[in-house]
Amino acid sequence: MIPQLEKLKRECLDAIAKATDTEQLQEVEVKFIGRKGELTNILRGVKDLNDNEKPVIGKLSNEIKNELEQAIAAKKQKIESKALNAQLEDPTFDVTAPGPDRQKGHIHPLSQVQKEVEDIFTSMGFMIKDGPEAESEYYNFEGLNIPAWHPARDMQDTFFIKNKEDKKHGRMVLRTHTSPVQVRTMEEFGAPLRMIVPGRTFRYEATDASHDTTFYQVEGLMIDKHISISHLKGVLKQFLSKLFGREVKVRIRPGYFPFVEPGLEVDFSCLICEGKGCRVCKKTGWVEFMGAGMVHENVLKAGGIDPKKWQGWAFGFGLTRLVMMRHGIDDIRHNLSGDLRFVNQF
Ligand code: FA5
Repeated sequence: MIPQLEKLKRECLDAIAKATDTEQLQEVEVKFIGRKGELTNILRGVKDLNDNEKPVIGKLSNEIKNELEQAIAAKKQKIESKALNAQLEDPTFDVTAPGPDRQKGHIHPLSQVQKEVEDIFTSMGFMIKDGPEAESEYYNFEGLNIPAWHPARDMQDTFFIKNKEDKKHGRMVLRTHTSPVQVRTMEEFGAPLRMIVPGRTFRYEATDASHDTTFYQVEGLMIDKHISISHLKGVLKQFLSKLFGREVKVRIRPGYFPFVEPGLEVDFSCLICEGKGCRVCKKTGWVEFMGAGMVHENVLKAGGIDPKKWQGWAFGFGLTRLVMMRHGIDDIRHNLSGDLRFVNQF
């Protein structure tokens, strides 16, 4: 087999030397060392050799393969630089002309709107906080006044993570909302406090046009002295008007969340039909936007804040749904589909 390999090497080096352009060189590569090439065919026979021959032939064939690959790469470079030189010498070739157009990436619509939200809230003195996506049951539920027996746990279908249970913090879950960062931040900074938390949240949902298993929320929290719901309404009106570049009406209804008292649901006037009623606002003229309310005293206590001295409000809205409203996206599942036909529209 050794003479056969040496012959193949000579023939291939000869063909490389004769090749005058990259197409010819590629043909040589395919013929000799390609997947169905001559060298590969010879190598298939190695398994039938006896134990003494196998390592010798195996080593030699690898050496030849490396040598041929290097010779092809060197020739390719030579051909290409020759072509380039010829081009440069051509008097009609314009070296200052722009090169071929490169495809540029861009920021995903969710991240674009998140950045705008962050800018508006920082301009009002809110800090941006982050929290873990794999969260403890304690911060996701108990710290927010939702004990294990509480029926409100059923409101948020949860992905549990298989791990060792911690005595204080319980099992690990994929956070069902951004609210766990409330207690974490109170523990870290105490009062007064103004923060927002944009982040990814997860629910064990049957998906449809407006529900996904992975979506983005923005949490807001303001704790200070003499804080009331009118501050919440003012901050939200300011936020929405800046975001949409026109005045947006806000409507507040009673709602229930164990971590606020009183609890609220906040809607804004539908910007698609200007409040007249359409498919997006389900003919009501209002779009459900967020849960909110005055922070429950048990939550303040869990965060180490004295409810007799401080009050505050909190809200949590769906960033993904806000992006849908902004761009008229009719199915939430497009957002994280990774489909370039979708993202390249923004
Ligand atoms: C909450 O998650 C509360 N943590 C909000 C809150 C914070 C209330 C602070 C009080 C104080 P809710 O489950 O309603 O609430 O979700 C809030 C928003 O997240 C919804 O209005 C909606 O916009 C969005 N959302 C909820 N589930 C989904 C889903 N499966 N897909 C997309 N968006 C969702």
